[in-house]
Amino acid sequence: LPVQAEAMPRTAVPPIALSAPDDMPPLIANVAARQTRSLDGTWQAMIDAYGAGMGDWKAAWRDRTPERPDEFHEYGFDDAFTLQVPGDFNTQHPQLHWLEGSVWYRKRFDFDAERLQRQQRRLFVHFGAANQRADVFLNGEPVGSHEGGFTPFQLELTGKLKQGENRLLVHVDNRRRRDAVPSMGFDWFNYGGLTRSVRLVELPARHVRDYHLQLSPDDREEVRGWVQVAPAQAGLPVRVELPELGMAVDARTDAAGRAAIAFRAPLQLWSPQRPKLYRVRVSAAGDAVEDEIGFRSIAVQGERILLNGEPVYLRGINLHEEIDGRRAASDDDYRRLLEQVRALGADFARTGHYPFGEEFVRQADRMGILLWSEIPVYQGIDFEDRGTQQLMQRMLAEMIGRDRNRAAVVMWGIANETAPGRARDAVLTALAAQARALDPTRLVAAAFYGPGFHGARLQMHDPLFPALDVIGANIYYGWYVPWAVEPEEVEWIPPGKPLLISEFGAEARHGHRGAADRAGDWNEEFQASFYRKQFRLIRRLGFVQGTLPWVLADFRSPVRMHPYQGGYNRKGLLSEDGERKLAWDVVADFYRTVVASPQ
Ligand code: GCB
Repeated sequence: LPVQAEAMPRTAVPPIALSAPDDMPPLIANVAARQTRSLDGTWQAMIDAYGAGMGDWKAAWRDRTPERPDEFHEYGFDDAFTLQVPGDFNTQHPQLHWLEGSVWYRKRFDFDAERLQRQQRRLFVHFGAANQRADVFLNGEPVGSHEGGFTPFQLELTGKLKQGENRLLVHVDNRRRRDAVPSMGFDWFNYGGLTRSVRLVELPARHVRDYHLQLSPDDREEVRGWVQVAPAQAGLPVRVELPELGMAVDARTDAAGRAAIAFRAPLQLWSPQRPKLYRVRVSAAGDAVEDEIGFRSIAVQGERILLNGEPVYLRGINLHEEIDGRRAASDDDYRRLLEQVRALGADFARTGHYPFGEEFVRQADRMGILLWSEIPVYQGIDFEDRGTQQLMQRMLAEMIGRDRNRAAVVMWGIANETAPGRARDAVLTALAAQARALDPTRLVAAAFYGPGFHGARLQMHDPLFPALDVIGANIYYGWYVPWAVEPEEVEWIPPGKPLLISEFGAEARHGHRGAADRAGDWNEEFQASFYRKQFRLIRRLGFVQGTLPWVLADFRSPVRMHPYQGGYNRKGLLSEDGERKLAWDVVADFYRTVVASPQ
């Protein structure tokens, strides 16, 4: 079997038609369960604030060592300056704190390239995420590039490895750009670097690349999906097993290397109360991979959201992937964040405003916490730019590709607070269609600026609504926007689809106490009374299917410059150190008392 290395297309060129997002090699599903070698730990590093190492002038990517006495290169690595992977670079060295620029990472590893070739196996380097752009080089040769700071990517190293020592070099650039996603302005810290795990993944020449196995949306006793074998070949036998149920299902690939799977099984459905996961084994072409998959259905009916056929009220919370003043990265970081979600009495979380690490989602699967996972299509995106459009499509495909077997994820978010317009409407409508095509088993959502008051009336309109299953309203009445009337007098016209209050919050500095009617005092009493007033409104709105306070914990944001903020968005129910503010109990009480639906 000829082993052909896959090239990862660069994102900036050339523009593609909006309807053809999948010209890239599909992600290797469930990498952690594969034969891997972790490259996490200490990497040599080099700061390149002007990004000079990328071109031919300084050419740091060549990673050369002088060979003659008169030769020198204006770059180099040693063990004195290093970075830990996974982790953001900004918080690892004081001189990197405010860097929005380039950092080079280097890792040397030994590899038996002859064995790989002899056994006709393939090697990939897989990055959990690199913010924002990454250029990867092996032994001084370019391997590929990737853009987008929160989704995984892999590059094939087969045929490029040396026997013995290999040097992997990664240029990571976190400069904000107008045509990037997110764009120039966003309300969180722009943590750069190799923020998630890096692994070498070894696979047989032909292998199970990906699979999608979920409960059928129309039949709660049927599992549907597919298994993708790469490289594609027709007629290959594929098997899916659920040992606990004594089940084994056989199928064959089509010309695209894909085998359709459908079988009936007496499944115990996954739910927050009982997050049942089944061990699933997928095998084909002599390759096999094991996963833990939960089966549940999520659907909408009129204004309601149905989980396993039953209406649910989603007790939610927004959170950022941040802990201890840095980008959260470890399994333990994720566990701590999810335990806080649970302590609040929430069973639903929105990973604002980007996909978190895969292990976060897997822990949510095990703990029974529902997730709304979104791509960072945030205020200020350049929807006209073809490269930006392509980037959004790629991110959506990477987010869905990674997590579409996770029962915890119930909705894909395609945007937050984007302003209607011809290009935006067209692009986001196409993204919604793309999300459905990639995963017909989940809901598609977006969060919008909350409606403005017309007297006592609130009504939302957006040309994007027809493309969505769930609408999110970010309301800041009493903070950014004044209340026009008392909550009891508000007349909110239902949008005719499930509505979530996807954000609401106000700022307070933990430990600062004061008068409940003084917003500009940044005190905890004000924040608590803000929430009480929101709940007076929300309890009256029977069509609201769930609430997501903004936000679980104070998080770093350079746009928060007031002395009381000190570089943090202070809308947390917790301080950045995890201390509870008064508002915590107000939300926790609401979640204890709100029954299925507040109607
Ligand atoms: C929003 C944004 C969120 C901000 C929040 C705020 O509407 O979606 O990213 O952090 O408001 O605190 O202003």
